[in-house]
Amino acid sequence: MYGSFYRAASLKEAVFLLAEKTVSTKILSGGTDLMVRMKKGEICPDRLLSITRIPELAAVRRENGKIVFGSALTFSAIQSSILMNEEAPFMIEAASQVGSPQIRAVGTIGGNVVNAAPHADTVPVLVALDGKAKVVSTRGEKLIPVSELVLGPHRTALLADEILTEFSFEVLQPGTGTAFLKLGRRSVMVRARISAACAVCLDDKDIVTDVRIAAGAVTPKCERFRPAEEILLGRRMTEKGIKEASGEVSREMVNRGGVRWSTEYKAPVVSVLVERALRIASSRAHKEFMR
Ligand SMILES: Cc1cc2nc3c(=O)[nH]c(=O)nc-3n(C[C@@H](O)[C@@H](O)[C@H](O)COP(=O)(O)OP(=O)(O)OC[C@H]3O[C@@H](n4cnc5c(N)ncnc54)[C@H](O)[C@@H]3O)c2cc1C
Repeated sequence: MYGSFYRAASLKEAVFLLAEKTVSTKILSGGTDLMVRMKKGEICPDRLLSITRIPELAAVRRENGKIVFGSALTFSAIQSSILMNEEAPFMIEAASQVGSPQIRAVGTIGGNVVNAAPHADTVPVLVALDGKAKVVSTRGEKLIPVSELVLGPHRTALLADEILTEFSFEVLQPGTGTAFLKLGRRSVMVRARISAACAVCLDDKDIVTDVRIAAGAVTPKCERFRPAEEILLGRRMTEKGIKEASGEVSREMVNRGGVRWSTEYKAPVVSVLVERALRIASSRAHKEFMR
């Protein structure tokens, strides 16, 4: 299945081992995707490189108006992060709905993004946050927006010798409400057929001062739905506006991905899911405003 196993004690060591050209090395984090693929025989690297003992890859911190968090943070750790609860509660909603408690205990956000499954629950949230990924190799480090890192289903811009070390996002405006909703074939242990991640900031007159809309498993690449956001931005938040913006998401989904066998189902349903997420985020924005 694989030749050798190595557990890196530091980022420097991991980067050095990944740069070795004579052996094919695959990063192992929680293994919830990788081990499944290896068992199926889809990949068999010479060496597995575990990154779960590198302390900085599992930390969350506030830094110069940003929240920065390690790629090896498990879904369970995200669920219990006070900082994440304060600044991006929809990330906690997304993490809480991944798989089962066993999967959440070992599966990581970095693995979720690098595996780049269309149903990956944390990707729409990171995209709505305009999240950036820090990528490190022996050549240096770079910051890539998550919307550009994930190129499409199971494809990323990451090179074989690169490690995704952390994510960051600018703290949302005070008074922002967020919501993540996921729709699947069952109510638990379910991969998203469609998901929606929305953030809404309202002023004291209900005028939308910031809005972000992203959806999972509906377009080849996860990006914010800017034309739909523009329908709401700078205007009073109303039911009519929410419906117009959600309808625009549905139209844009078809424009981006074309008509597929699933379009008949997904086009109306993504509109309803975004509508609900916008409504929840708006009502939470009100509560945030009153705090
Ligand atoms: C039963 C089950 C249910 C699931 N349910 C859901 C669900 O509801 N929602 C959902 O979104 N996902 C779900 N998943 C998938 C989810 O568990 C994974 O996507 C997980 O997040 C991957 O993280 P990991 O740490 O296990 O990654 P691994 O499996 O260790 O790695 C995945 C890939 O990412 C690479 N990688 C990992 N970390 C890094 C890094 N820091 N830098 C560079 N490359 C890296 C690995 O080399 C590998 O190619 C489910 C999986 C299972 C088995």
